[in-house]
Amino acid sequence: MQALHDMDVSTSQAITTICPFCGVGCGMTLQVQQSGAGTRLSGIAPQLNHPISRGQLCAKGWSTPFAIDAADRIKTPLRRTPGGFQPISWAEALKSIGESIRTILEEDGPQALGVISSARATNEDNYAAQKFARAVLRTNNVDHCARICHSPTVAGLKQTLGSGAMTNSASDIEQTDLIVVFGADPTENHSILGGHILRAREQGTRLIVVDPRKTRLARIADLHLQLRPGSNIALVNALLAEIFANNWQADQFLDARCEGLDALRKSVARTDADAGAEVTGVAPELVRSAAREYSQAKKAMILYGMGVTQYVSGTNNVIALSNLALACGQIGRPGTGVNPLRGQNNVQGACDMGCLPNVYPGYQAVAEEEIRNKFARAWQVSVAEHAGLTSLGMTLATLEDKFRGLILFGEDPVVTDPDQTRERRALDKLDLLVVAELTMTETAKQADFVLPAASFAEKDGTFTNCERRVQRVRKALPPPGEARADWQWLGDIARELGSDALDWESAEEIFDELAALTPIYSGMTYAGLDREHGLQWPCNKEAPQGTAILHSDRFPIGRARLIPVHHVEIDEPADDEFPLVLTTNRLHFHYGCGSMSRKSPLLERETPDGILFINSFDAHNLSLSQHSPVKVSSRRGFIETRAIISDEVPAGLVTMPYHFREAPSNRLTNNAMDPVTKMPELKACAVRVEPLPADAQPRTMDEILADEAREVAGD
Ligand SMILES: Nc1nc2c(c(=O)[nH]1)N[C@H]1C(S)=C(S)[C@@H](COP(=O)(O)OP(=O)(O)OC[C@H]3O[C@@H](n4cnc5c(=O)[nH]c(N)nc54)[C@H](O)[C@@H]3O)O[C@H]1N2
Ligand SMILES: Nc1nc2c(c(=O)[nH]1)N[C@H]1C(S)=C(S)[C@@H](COP(=O)(O)OP(=O)(O)OC[C@H]3O[C@@H](n4cnc5c(=O)[nH]c(N)nc54)[C@H](O)[C@@H]3O)O[C@H]1N2
Ligand code: SF4
Ligand SMILES: [Mo]
Repeated sequence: MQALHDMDVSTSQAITTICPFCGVGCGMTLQVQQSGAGTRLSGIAPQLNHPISRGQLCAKGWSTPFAIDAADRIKTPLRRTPGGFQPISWAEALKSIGESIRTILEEDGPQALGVISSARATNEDNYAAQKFARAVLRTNNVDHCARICHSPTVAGLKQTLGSGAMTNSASDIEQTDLIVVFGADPTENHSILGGHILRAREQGTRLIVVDPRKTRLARIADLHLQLRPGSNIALVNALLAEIFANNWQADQFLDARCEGLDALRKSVARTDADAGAEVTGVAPELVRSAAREYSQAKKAMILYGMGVTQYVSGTNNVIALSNLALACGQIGRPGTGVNPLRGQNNVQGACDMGCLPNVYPGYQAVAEEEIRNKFARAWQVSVAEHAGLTSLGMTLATLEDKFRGLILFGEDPVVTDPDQTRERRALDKLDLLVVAELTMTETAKQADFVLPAASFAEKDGTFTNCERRVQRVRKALPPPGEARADWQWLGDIARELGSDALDWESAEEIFDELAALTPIYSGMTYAGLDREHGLQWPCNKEAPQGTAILHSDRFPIGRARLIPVHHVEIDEPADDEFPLVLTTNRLHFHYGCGSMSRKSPLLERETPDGILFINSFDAHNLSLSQHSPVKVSSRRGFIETRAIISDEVPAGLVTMPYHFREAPSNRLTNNAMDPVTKMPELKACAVRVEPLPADAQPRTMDEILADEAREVAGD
């Protein structure tokens, strides 16, 4: 009777919001049903009129309800005890966390503490996180996953163009004559944009793919430059050499808008397509054709991803791409540009909000006294003078006993940072680890306190997508149990420490504060964002409707800079002991650490939990057949999984996704870093693959660790 009664009075509502997975920022509506039994999520649908997704979602977007409605959502604060995690009240959690922070502050000062924020959470949460670090703890030790994603983009494009973001918009894909997909796999990872590329291709747009793997787009490209991993600069310099040798460069554009041409010309004159081939392995004819096509196209756009940034040469790789676009004048117009495909739903926003150790919101440098004074005045506190530690810097400082307390939300570094063994050791060593999460991740399992976080469906805010579009996210559901938005619990800890810096009543109040302090957001309000489908920054007095294409008339630094860069070898090439190179990439049906996408039984059944892709030549040499169990070892450890024989990867290269905690490829990856940004070389390390007995079941990482612990105990 009760249920019938509830049904009688139930009402349903569709709430407009944005997909919480990737940086495309597709529009979705959450269908909720209100009845006597409460409010529940009853369905999900794409927004029909959204400018990018136009009534579509990819498989991950459609699976959002599984992640939100997960049975194992964390509902109360938890404290780690020798007997396992125990639920505690918010008051107890805040008191203990506050005491721990105060002790560390007194004993070692603010440098021993830091915050890692989340590119999955809202701008408002991220603004709160960096303000908490800077105005409450008084440290610039604040970072997030952009460090291991597009930090080389932020640093590289800032130097060359003056702004480290996608220069053009998603809609340019359908307005261009030539698309260059460089070290990215958009049909898998930016699926709705991948669909736009496929459509453009059908309509005659030319396509060049630069990737060591035969990706889906590589198979249908006009040219596939299948370079050796880590040889991007050698390839781009060979392209530039051919362009200058044939006088294909854009003289007028170079003359009017760039500086540094002579030095660039001179530096690439040492190479050409033939010399480049020795490093890249790409046939010289292909390089000459690509150089001609790209420089001669009326409009050509570069879309690039992790195959560019995740190298020790990451920042220079980005500079190389910028050199190429500038030399050919393929920038500042529709259908052109240097376009980093930002990965996470709000990684652009987390960077914009200043969750980086060297910049305040809006990329305003910590190093500049005037900027420090601006924020000190606005926040009415004194602020730290020096840039802070990066995320991996905090890991290293912990191992050196210089860092003791970390507040982390919405990241799972045990699965997603390089060299898992070292990462676990560092987290274990912390005196205080607070993790706010939706569900128990591998990282949360190592925390002293786990806090229940509200998901995107349970809070208001904004996400900024890869084309700089700031879009509204709306509360559709009450958070489960006692979960709170990240800005709310951060505010609670601040109050516990005696600070009112995070005393906001609503997400909108935070947005108004951040817009006032962030010049590129200064023309935005919630009402303005609601009017259309968000606004693209910069949005200010000069551009009240936002900006679809950057650098049309001028660069923020005046003239763009051409900067010579040179090839560097990957840090760990193959050798006799570890004769194959491992690269890591993504699978369409899984996302990041898997903690959200793997809640969906529909996505789970698409792929086995852990895979090694290997070429038929190498498989034959190792006597492997399809799905053979294998052990994969690097200098840092080993994992067990199954082999998939595929000619997607060339001989000598093997690849693994990084989504699976059972067979975590980051047990193997190298932590060598780009000297500029500290980006680890996640895209190449040396490994050895060995067959396990044909009937063996590969052990999960937990099983391997348990076996090792038993061996140590002498069982
Ligand atoms: N399904 C799914 N989608 C996602 C994600 C996810 O986890 N799952 N994650 C999101 C995030 S955080 C991000 S950052 C984006 C990343 O999206 P992408 O940038 O597309 O990411 P990856 O698949 O890691 O790597 C891209 C390509 O780089 C190639 N590559 C490797 N080495 C080199 C090289 O030396 N040169 C060149 N030119 N290419 C190379 C690889 O073969 C691979 O095809 O995806 C986002 N979308
Ligand atoms: N080997 C290898 N490793 C890689 C990469 C690679 O290509 N190869 N790519 C790297 C890249 S590009 C990236 S971006 C990183 C990603 O690494 P992570 O950021 O660690 O990965 P995600 O899976 O996005 O983890 C996000 C977590 O946030 C939680 N979450 C979601 N929304 C919210 C929220 O609103 N509040 C809170 N508190 N939590 C929330 C989810 O439950 C999830 O557990 O991985 C990197 N690691
Ligand atoms: S393409 Fe990205 S934003 Fe769009 S539905 Fe898929 S995961 Fe969500
Ligand atoms: Mo990313």
